Parts: sequence; C-alpha cells; structure tokens
Amino acid sequence: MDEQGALDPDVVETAEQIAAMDIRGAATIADAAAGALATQADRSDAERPAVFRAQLRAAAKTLYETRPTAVSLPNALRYVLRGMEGITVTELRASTVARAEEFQTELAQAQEQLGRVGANRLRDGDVVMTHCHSTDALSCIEAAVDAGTDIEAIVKETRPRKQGHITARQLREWDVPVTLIVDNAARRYLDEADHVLVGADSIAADGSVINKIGTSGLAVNARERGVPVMVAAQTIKLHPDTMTGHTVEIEMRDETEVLPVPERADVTGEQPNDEGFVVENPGFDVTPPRYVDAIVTERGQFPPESIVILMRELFGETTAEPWER
Ligand code: RI2
Repeated sequence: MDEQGALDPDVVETAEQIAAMDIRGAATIADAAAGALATQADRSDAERPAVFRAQLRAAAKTLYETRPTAVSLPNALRYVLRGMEGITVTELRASTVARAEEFQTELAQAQEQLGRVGANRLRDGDVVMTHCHSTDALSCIEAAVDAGTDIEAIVKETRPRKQGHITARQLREWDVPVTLIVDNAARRYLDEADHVLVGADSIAADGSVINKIGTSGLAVNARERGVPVMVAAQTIKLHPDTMTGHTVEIEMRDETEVLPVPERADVTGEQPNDEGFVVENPGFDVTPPRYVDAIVTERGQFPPESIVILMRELFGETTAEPWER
C-alpha cells in the first residue's frame, strides 16, 4: 500500500507546522507529535492490523523528519508507538490513542513537577537571566512566583527569531519585572544576575546541553562571572542515542532568518547573488557540562556529569526507532 497516501491531513499539517516553527519548543513539539499520532490512529481507515501499523509508522516517520535536534520528538513518537498493542484494528486504535493521551498528561505533569524543583533554587529578590523561550525554564519561575517569591528577569532577545519576546510577554503576564536586552549585552548584565536559566532541546549522556544557539557563549560568560547556570529539562529531553556514541545533529536553518532577501543585496552591493558570501544559521549549540551547575528535571536536580545514570534507568540501552522497520 502507499503508506504516505494514508496519512491523515492533520499529521501532514502538524509536520509542516513543526518544520516552519509555528509549533516550536521541544516539549510543545513532543505534545503535538503525540497528538498527531492519536489523530492518525483515531481516523485511520485501515481494515487490517498490518495496514494500521504501517500507517502509524509512516505518520511517525513524517513527524520525525521535520526537525533533527530536539530529542523530545523521537522520544515522544517512540513512546506512543511502543504502546500500540492489540490484535484487531479496534484494539490497536484504542491502545494508541490511550498511550498518546497518557504521554501528553505525563508531559504536563513532569513540567509542573520540574518547576517545583527548579523553584527551590530561586530565592526572594533573585534576578534570573533567560535565553530564548523555554516552557520548562518558565515553569521554574512560575512555581517560584506562585510560592510568593519575588523574581526579576533579564531576558535575552535571542536572535535570529527573537523568541525572547515570547518569554518577556509570558513573564509580564505573571507580573515579573522584565528587562529586555540584545544578545550582545548579556555579559554586561550578568553582573546583575543571580542565575542563568535556560531550557534544553537535548541532553547528551556526558551532560552536554544542546539548546538554542547562544546558550554556550552565555554559559561560558556566566562561569567567568560566577553566575550559576541552571538547565530546566524534563527527562523527555534526555537523548538515549548518545549513550551509544551518537552525536546530536544541529539543525541548520534557512539563511533568510538571519538576513532577509532585501537586506542581502544591501550587504553584497552590486552582486545580490554573490556566491562568495555565505550566511550560516545554526539553530543550536552545545554547552559542555563543566559550564552547567544543575540540570533540573521532574526527577530532581542532577549535576550534569551524573545525568547518564538517570538516562540508563529511563531508556536502558534500546534506542531503535520503531518507524524504521
Ligand atoms: P521547552 C527551543 O527550541 C529552545 O531552544 C528552548 O530552550 C527549547 O526548545 C526547549 O523548550 P526551538 O523549538 O521544551 O524554539 O522547554 O528551536 O519549551
């Protein structure tokens, strides 16, 4: 059968939205992917179990191929597909939908729990510097604010897509005072910060943190200034493949995010298609564990060097991708 032809339009649309970053943020992507698999299962027209399974695998593959760096995406897909159990199509459908819902519920609960752990690190009057927009990181501030702790924030704009603006807006909704700065001003303002708080798209087995481009430079500067770096990351961000030596692929995004087409001609003058002029736009970078003070998860906080213990416990050594069969 033509597996692609059997894809539900909602799966295709969700995949397009993830690729275009209309749906973004590692946890939000995982939630949307699980929801899309549930929709595929719910609306499948398959009459035979083998066809149903093939459709679900094709849907997972389509979602998987959207963005490469946030491991929450394959972790979510793997979790849902592993729960696809039963002999009849009716049983397979019910188990897949239930498993996706279970995943989404646990994801939300993990973020709340992580927030309570992270909030314990924040004291009354603390100033937190943020980078990009992370719902896991914001959950820590939300829990602190809910507990009556006064927090202020220095929010890095985060070029090229300026997702710091989303962070600033959310913090103001919680009445947290916000100072917005351009990325280049971060080192200057570290003198006023008590914490650097960032999220993660993936955490490697050696404790390296893969997060929005600019995180590693911020962490190095924070170490030099003596400001602790706290990474808020649910265990869905732990990258099981890194236990067996794989590295995390860093997404290279379109150059127009950095330099829109009309501005390109301003730089290259008479030669708007100048092939000797290259713009690169890596979405993420790798912060080595020595610059990270704590990884905060729903299972407690960990020094980065010991995160592999939790990784083994949660994922074992099995990293096969069920949609590749
Ligand atoms: P939460 C984002 O990536 C940022 O790098 C952010 O720190 C990370 O995902 C985690 O986000 P992008 O999708 O899961 O904006 O904490 O490229 O929301």
